[in-house]
Amino acid sequence: MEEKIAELRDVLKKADRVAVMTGAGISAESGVPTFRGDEGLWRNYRATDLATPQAFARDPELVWEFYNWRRDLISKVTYNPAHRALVELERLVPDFTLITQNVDGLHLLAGSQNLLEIHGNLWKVRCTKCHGITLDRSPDLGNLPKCKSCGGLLRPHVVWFGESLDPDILQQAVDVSRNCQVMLVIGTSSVVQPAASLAVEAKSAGAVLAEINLESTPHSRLMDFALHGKAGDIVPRLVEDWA
Ligand code: BV8
Ligand code: ZN
Repeated sequence: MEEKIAELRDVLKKADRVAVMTGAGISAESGVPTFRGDEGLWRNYRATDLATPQAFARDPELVWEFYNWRRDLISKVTYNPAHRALVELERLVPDFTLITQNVDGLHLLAGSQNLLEIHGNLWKVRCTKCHGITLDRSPDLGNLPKCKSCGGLLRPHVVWFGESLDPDILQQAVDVSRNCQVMLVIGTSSVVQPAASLAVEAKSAGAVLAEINLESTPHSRLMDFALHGKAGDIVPRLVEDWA
């Protein structure tokens, strides 16, 4: 593994344009439950059952209980060495973009600047009536929170299953994936679309691909580097002694 990490570090040092795609696995060591695995459960519900417009229409209180539970949990954790290492990598690489599927806001907290939150952000709420978006870091927004300006029901400003991603943000992510020379794919099961297809875009544009993940994924075969282990162990070693 060590020589693979050194080899990938050298590739990164030579690159001008680097893209990174992260998923729930990069926040796992911060204590944020991932989606697969049995920690992805809440009261025996799967996130995929609750993170949908249908679930919100059917039982908005239950969905808000789920999101308040996540807000409360994530308000108690912080970024980990893998998040910090990506902030360092952003400083070291001329043209760096971080694309994240995570809605936990930990990349922002860690200091990442050029960040595309393609599935939204748990700390933002959107009014279902006037569509106003506000950032609100209070852990628990209470039952059926209402918009301060129009009284409409608020929802989490995240992309639910069955909802389209913001077209502008997605286009930016596609452009970055097509232009990068290296893409790191960190802590994602590479199952959710269209996020997972960004690595394919990068590959077909000739980028070097590296997967950093606990286990292999459907995209492992695409990878030039498949580094299996904890993000908190591997990612910091990629930015060590660049001098
Ligand atoms: C859309 C915000 C339609 C919400 C999220 C059948 C086939 C293909 C696609 C579909 C299908 N049926 C439905 C679809 C479409 C669907 C989809 O992809 N479903 C999946 C389940 C098959 N996609 C959508 O619905 C998307 N929208 O397609 O719109 C459309 C199209 C046109 C026009 C109109 C409409 C919207 C998808 C976005 C959903 N929102 N999040 C919220 O979070 O509350 S997705 C959510 O789950 C996350 O954001 C993330 O993207 C995803 C979880 O994936 P991961 O991040 O990869 O996490 P996971 O737990 O799976 O994996 C963690 C990995 O880390 C593991 O591999 C593990 O080994 C590793 N790991 C763990 N610990 C560590 C580690 N690695 C390193 N270190 C560690 N310490
Ligand atoms: Zn409103």
